[in-house]
Amino acid sequence: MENLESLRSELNDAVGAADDLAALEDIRVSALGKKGRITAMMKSLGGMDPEQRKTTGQALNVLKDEIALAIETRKSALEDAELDARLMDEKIDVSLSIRPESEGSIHPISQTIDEVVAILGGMGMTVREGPNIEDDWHNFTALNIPPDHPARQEHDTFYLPGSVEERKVLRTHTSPVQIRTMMNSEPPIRIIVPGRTYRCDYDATHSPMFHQVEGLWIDEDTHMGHLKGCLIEFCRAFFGVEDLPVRFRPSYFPFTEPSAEVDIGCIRDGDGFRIGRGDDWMEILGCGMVNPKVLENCNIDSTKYQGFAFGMGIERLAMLKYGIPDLRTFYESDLRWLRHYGFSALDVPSLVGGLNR
Ligand code: 2U9
Repeated sequence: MENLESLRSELNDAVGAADDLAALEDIRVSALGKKGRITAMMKSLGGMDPEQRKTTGQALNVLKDEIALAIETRKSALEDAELDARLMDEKIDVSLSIRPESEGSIHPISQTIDEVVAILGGMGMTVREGPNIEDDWHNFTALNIPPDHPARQEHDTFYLPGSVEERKVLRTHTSPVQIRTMMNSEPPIRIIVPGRTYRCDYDATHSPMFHQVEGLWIDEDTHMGHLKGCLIEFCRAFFGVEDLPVRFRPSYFPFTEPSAEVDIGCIRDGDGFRIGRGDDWMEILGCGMVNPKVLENCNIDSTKYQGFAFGMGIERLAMLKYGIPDLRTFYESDLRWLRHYGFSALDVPSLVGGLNR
């Protein structure tokens, strides 16, 4: 049997001197492992007389616990030191400017949606999405669009095969998402709905698939002043012109009453234009107070709640803001075009950073 005192001090010294986890594990195995020195001494207790077995056994147990504790304590000190070293080594300087990313870029449609969402999100609206294949009720009837409305005609709208009563339709606007939201939740409702929409149209300014963002705000006492404040602020933030002239022109939509079209001030010279100044106007979006019939169609009490809604074409906004002359180029997947008009993936639109970098 080894001398316990000298073993204790030898092991404690070794534990204290171990400068990595592997060395510490070697010490643990050599002392407490199956063939370790303390384990071997425990095994030899069987050959002792009862009195000696009792005192030596107790002393061995104390030594075993002491060494196990010393190993654990040293282990966590080494782990802490290792973590500190890694943190020092891997620290990042958050004040460094971002590395330019040359591979890939954000399509102007995605960028424009992100910008619209950043502005309206800042006013408390949240994004909702819904199906692209809709039924007649959600796309037309609930929105107070009459059976003989031109939008319902076959040559304006993509219908899926089926009987006239039951056939599905590729949504002609994102409004059915607002209908679904109103059917499934209680006011207040403050939502932005970006997404793809479909109409039978194809020329330099129309595409059979295009993108819209619509908005819906419903609460008690919501009025035309809220609509105007929201949209004037939106136009100024989107085009980055603080005193941008904004005009509301009376219009008609079945789903809003009263309805208006919104124009912004611009100057035209020849084929070109410049937004922000001048004595001419450029149509930018449509809006109105939600028709009470639409609220009632969705089981919302129109004597208690009112709301405003608006809609805009994303491609049109992008063309005006970024000077993209031809709508068809959006969908051609031409990498040269994307390199020219695309945006850095790291340049996420936000009101804090400014939308027009
Ligand atoms: C609900 C109630 C009302 C959405 C609205 C417009 C006016 C509008 C066009 C802009 C250009 C479509 O892309 S575009 O051709 N939209 O003028 N949209 S109000 O009104 C709603 C929507 C949903 C429940």
